[in-house]
Amino acid sequence: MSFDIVGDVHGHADSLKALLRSLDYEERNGVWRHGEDRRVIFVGDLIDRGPAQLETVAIVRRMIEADTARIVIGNHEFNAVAFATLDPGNPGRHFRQRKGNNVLHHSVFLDAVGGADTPLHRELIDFFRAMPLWLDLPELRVVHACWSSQAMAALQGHVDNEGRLTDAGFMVALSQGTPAYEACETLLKGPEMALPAGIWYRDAQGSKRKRCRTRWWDATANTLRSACTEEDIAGQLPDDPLPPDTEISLDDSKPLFFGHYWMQGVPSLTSNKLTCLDFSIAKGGVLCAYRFDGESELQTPRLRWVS
Ligand SMILES: [Mn+2]
Repeated sequence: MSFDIVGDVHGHADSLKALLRSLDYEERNGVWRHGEDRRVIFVGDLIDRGPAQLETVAIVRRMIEADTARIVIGNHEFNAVAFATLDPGNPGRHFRQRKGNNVLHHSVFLDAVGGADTPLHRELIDFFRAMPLWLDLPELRVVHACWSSQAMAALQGHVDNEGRLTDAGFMVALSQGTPAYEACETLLKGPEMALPAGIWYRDAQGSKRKRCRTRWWDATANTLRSACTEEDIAGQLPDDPLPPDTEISLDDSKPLFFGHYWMQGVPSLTSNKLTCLDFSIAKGGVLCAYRFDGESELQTPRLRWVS
C-alpha cells in the first residue's frame, strides 16, 4: 500500500487542494482520489488559524468516508472536543473552559459552524471524536506529535483496537491530571521538560513559559541543552542529563511520520527513519507531504510541498 502523508493543514484549503493536485489526486464526485492505489494520511490539526477551516474539514471528511484518506487526531481537534464536552465534575463547565484564549484561538472555527453547540458544531465534534490517536500500520506509523509506547500503554482500556478513545475513555482523557490526560498530552503535544530555576521564555502567544518541548526524535539529545526545542534559550541551559521523567525511549523500528512542531525553512527530513511534516503553512511556511511507497529508509526527494 502506498500513502501520501500530509502535514498540519490548519484551515488552508487552497494549499491542500494545490498539494493534492501536485500529488496527482483529482476531485471526482466531490472526493479527492488518486488513479492508482494510493491514499492520503493526515497528521491532524485541520482546524484553527487558517481562513477555510470548514472547507478543509469537508475535503478530509469526504476522503475518509470514501476510503481515500485516513487521519490521526491533532491537539486542535482534541481541544475542540474538550471545548464541546461538559465536565461532570464541574457542573455547567466544559472540560476546556469557554473563556479567554480558549475562545479567542477557536473563534474562527466557532463562527464558521454558526456558534458553539449548533447542529453543525456537534456533527464536526463527532467527526473529531472518531479520529484515532495513532495509526500503527504494517509499513509505517503516524501520530500528531510524539510516538510514545509509554503513553499508549497508559491509555489501555480507554482506546479501542484502532487507537480511538471510547466514549468513557474521552471522559477520563479530558480530565486534567489523570494518567490518560498526560498520555494524550504526550501523543498530541509532545513531551516537555522543566527548565532550571530562573530560566523562562515567552511563547508565540506572549505567555511566560518555564517548560519547553524536547527533541524526542533525536536519540543523541539527552541533555537539557541539546533536548530543548527553543533555540533562543537552549544556549543558556546546562549540559546536564535530562530528568528521568522526561525521557522517551525512541522507537524507530518502522518509518514514523508526525506534525505539530512548526518547522521552518525548506522542508527536510528529520532523520531517515522518521520525519516531521509540519512546515508552518499557517505562519507563512509551506504545506508539506511525504510520498511513501514502502521504503524502510526515508528519502529526501519524496518530500513535496506547496506554499
Ligand atoms: Mn499541533
